[in-house]
Amino acid sequence: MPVDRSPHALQLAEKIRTRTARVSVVGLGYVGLPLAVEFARAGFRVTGIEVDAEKARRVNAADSYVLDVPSSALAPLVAEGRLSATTEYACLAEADTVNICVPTPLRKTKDPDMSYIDAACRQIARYLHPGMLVILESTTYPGTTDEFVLPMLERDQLRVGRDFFLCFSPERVDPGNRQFQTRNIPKVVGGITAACTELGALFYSQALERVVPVSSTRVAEMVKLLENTFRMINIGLVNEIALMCDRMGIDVWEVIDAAATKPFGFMPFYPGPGLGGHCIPIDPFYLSWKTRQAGIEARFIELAGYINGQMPHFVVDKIQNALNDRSKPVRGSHVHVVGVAYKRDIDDVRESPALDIMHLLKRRGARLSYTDPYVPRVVVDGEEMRSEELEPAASRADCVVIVTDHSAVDYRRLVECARLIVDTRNATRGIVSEKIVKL
Ligand code: SAJ
Repeated sequence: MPVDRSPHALQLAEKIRTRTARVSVVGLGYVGLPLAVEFARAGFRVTGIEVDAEKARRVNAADSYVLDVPSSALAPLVAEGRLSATTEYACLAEADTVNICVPTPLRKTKDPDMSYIDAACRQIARYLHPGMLVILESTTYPGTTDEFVLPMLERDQLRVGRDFFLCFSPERVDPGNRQFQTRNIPKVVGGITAACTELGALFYSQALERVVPVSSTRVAEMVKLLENTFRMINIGLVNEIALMCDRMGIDVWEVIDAAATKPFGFMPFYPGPGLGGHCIPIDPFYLSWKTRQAGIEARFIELAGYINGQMPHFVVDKIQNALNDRSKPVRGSHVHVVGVAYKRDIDDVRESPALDIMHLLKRRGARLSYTDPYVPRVVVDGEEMRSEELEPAASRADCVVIVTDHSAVDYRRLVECARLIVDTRNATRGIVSEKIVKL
């Protein structure tokens, strides 16, 4: 079907093609900053809008705080004036495009917290002018863009698809992934109208290797939720398989490695101490919240959420039983935790199961210490703890528990130093020792 292109659409398309469009990105975190860098590298002038003045200052000083963006990548862009940051939204008055890359956490009630998107859209609405392209990237429930964002923007004489353009494009950043980064991760984008989709796809194709246009914002919103719900449920499944194998005395790690030899129809997931991060434990509940409104119970999500949530308790019971087998109560025992980030080789502790495990151990009276080369300090139950040197601490501990299997740790040395090791990640694979108790 031919796309109805208004004069504003044609003018914006020309600005995008000639890379004279003024690009802005709201939220310079692990999603927004790499995105801003890619568009600046492509030749656009990019202004980041960041509520945290310290982050804005650091961007302007080419001093990166995002793992995947080295300061050396910022320096030339900032020096050439292609990339700058501000805490003020007023720059949107001259912007042609704005990407919204703000957090979408869950409230304690597991309801979506839309406050960050709401705050950003209120500001964008103040400066929205004809010819602007607005793209929401924050992970959210299907219907957010058309039901929540659009009414905030469509006012006065401004009509979507004619005067301004609105899309959803899921962020797919995988922090710490060396192989897939913003530039070479295929970018799905769907618009409120065909003209919106066309402009969104044209925009991303200037800076990213592959763009995947879809027919609507709801399809684009659902794509992301399918991706991460798929992951969360399969992790829940393999955690339940681990609980079964534990009860039946079967090595679940051996089972998975053997199953993974199947060249088709199988994808390995691995049991662990629980589900951390700001995507996988959270995104599926955006979907289940929305489906509940539609009268559909997302039972897989709820069940997987329950199982994943039980894993920290299972790990603490493992530790308790392992100490008990050595006639040591948890109360008063020194437990040293190795790895507190939510997954290997990153510094993020959001929703990390390590924090749950440490909380539970403290409640049972254990004396805690930890080592994490990426996380110098962490707060557990209001108490600040600092990462300690591994070998001395492991040698002193009654039990060492490997919660996150950072590559930098020498697990063979760790086994030599420790009296007892509970390994929740199979980090000691290939090492035979009576000291090791596996998930
Ligand atoms: N986990 C397991 N077993 C597994 C895989 C993960 O217990 O087999 C745990 C991890 O330890 C972690 C949590 O689940 O605590 C989430 O791990 P993750 O590997 O899914 O990492 P995330 O949260 O950084 O997920 C991101 C997501 N990226 C985006 O949403 C853009 C996800 O879609 C990616 O698939 C994932 O990275 C990835 O593949 O690394």
